[in-house]
Amino acid sequence: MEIQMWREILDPYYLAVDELTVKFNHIIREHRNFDRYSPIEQVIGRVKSITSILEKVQKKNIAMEELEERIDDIAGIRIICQFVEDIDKVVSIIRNRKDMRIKSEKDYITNMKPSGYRSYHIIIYYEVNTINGPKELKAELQIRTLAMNFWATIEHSLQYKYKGNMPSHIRGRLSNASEAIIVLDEEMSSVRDEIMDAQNSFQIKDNIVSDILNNIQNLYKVANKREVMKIQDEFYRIYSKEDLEALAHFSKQLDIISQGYRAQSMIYT
Ligand code: 0O2
Repeated sequence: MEIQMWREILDPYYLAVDELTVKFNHIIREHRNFDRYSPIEQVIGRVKSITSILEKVQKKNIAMEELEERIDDIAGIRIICQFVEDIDKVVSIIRNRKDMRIKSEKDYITNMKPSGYRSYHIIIYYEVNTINGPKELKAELQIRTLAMNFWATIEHSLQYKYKGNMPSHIRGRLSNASEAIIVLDEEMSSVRDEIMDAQNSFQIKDNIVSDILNNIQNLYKVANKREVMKIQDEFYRIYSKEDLEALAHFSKQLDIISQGYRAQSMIYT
């Protein structure tokens, strides 16, 4: 196939990967902006390389003209979660979306593959708009924990290295590692509430501090410099006490002061 043909085929998939990556990253941002724990930790997108497509075409005896119909993962999005429990949440977020339609689902977490591979797969139909008009294509979403992803990444590299002839002692080691990953995920789930609490308070503190800094920056434009310096010193004093409640209280007071200045400036203009 000519290079230009590949470009025509793959271009819409690049667009889909870009859009989907932005959308899933936005889910993380929305949760964090509202001081809520995000079930998604990280999003990685890729378009399958031409070499991998050709390998699949050969392996599955696919004719070039049925390539898009028979290969579901030309566009792939990996959604990484911290805890196994988060995977169900992500799946239900995807099922409720109006901009993607589910074609099929595979639960390799309940039904682990013989290799030890665990992940939740969803194939979606997704519409992109190109200069030639709208095009509905398929994308594969792989949802898994950080630990599952660690295992799958290592195993994938070894699969590539040994090309289907992995020595049995390495296969055995990977199988042991896969069991260890199950135990690790279970252990992390047992301290999930503790970890979530710690991360939530960090996020809340981060949001409060950024509100305060925004307010102080705006005050520099409208208020007396000495007064703003005093506010700034007070912020440093409260911040160093590591007291979240005091910081939240200070932020509210600063909001009131800022609103006062905004009202004043509206009267004058
Ligand atoms: P790559 O290089 O990651 O793209 P399909 O092969 O997709 O037509 P299948 O086999 O029914 O059909 O799909 P399945 O089992 O859902 O696997 C799709 C993808 O899941 C694979 O894509 C891998 O990315 C991943 N996967 C599945 N099984 C394993 C495994 O045992 N180990 C690892 N590390 N990953 C796995 P590709 O195209 O095979 O590979």
